[in-house]
Amino acid sequence: MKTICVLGLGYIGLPTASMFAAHGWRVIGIDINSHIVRTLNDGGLHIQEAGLKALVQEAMASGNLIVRSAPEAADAFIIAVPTPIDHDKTANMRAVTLATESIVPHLRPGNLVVLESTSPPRTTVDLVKPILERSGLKAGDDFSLAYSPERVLPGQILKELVNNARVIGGIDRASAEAGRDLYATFVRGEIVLTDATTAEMVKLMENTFRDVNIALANELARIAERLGVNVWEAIDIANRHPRVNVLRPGPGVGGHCISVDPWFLVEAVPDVALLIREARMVNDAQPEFVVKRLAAALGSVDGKVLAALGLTYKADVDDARESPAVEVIKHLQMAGAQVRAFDPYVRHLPDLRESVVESLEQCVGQADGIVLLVDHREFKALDALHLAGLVCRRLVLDTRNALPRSAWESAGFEVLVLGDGSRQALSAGAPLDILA
Ligand code: SAJ
Repeated sequence: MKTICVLGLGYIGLPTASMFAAHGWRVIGIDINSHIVRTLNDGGLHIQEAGLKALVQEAMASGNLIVRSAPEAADAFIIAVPTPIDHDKTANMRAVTLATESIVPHLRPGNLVVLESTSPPRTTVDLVKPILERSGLKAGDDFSLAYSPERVLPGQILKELVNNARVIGGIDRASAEAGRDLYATFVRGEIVLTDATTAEMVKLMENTFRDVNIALANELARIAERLGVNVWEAIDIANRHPRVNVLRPGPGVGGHCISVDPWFLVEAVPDVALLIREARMVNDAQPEFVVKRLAAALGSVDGKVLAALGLTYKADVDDARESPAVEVIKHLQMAGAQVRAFDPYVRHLPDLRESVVESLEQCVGQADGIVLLVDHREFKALDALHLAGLVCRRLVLDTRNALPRSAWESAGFEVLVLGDGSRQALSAGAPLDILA
């Protein structure tokens, strides 16, 4: 039985470790956070993801997965630690550096080391390789080294971990092949081999592609509002073109991936990555756009009581990292609003301690307006009539185009939808009433 050490037991490391354990490997899961180690060893789980609890518990019960706080000798090492950005928008590689250093004393000839963390181009060859070679062993000659990015979608991690195509970039051909042999244990998608730096670039390109396209959707929403057009209807029609797929506008782009990764390309080649930088700026400015829209509807948000529905960065997950919903709330507070926020998946948020309430009723009671920030399943199914009896003023801004408009209107709500300029233009008397 072969052993893998997985360093970092977050959204990627833990599912990956459990998956290898479920396929017959002996896996040592490592995390430097003692709370995570304790929680897992006590049978708990520190993150929410469909199907993960059962997989982890089974892996631990079988004895194949053990959780520790420091690495041990193994056949393969997988690094899956966070790579956030600092305030100056440059990559913080501290966790990767520390994790790599912790492997050095345990590295043996014949080992394979794989970096999975999303990283700036050339990290594998310029940062990880020199650290590992402090062991006295030479990458390529004595041990294999590869970069293989995770590409799974939060909310569908277990399915995508198995079925997505997997790219493995080796520092040489043998390293890529060693990586392929490892992941072939459970990956059913195509496994594509390349060099390490190309694999790093592939990962960054994918998330940048999505970020730039969401920025386009957000800019189109702003344009539509100015022109008195409903962007949602326009997108729906445009997307019937066989080569067009405009994404969905919203309150901004969050999460630890798409709002972060494009900066790694900007940092690497700032004088060239101009469109990529601009797209980031458009998406980062979207929360302020939401606040302006609310201020216009209410006259001003100063002194108003506002109910914010949703805190996470997207629907049906418990992750509030880099969440645009949180940004909207902070901007509203800075503008003088009193905000109460409710999210069925997030009960505490250190950043917004005072504002997060425990029930929907506490959130919307006596509110001067509601703003829907996350299209959680639970929010789409809300009973508008019930809420109508609780609020002070029946006004809702839907930033995700997720609420059933007619049900809310029948309950007496004025329903504003981000990107829908058609109603304002009509009420302003613009000659756009051709369908009326
Ligand atoms: N969003 C929009 N409009 C859209 C789609 C998304 O505003 O049309 C927003 C979401 O609300 C959210 C953000 O973008 O705030 C990102 O959400 P997402 O679902 O697009 O992506 P993530 O961050 O959950 O996962 C992405 C995925 N990358 C791509 O789809 C190219 C995933 O495959 C990656 O593995 C993951 O990043 C990662 O870890 O890098």
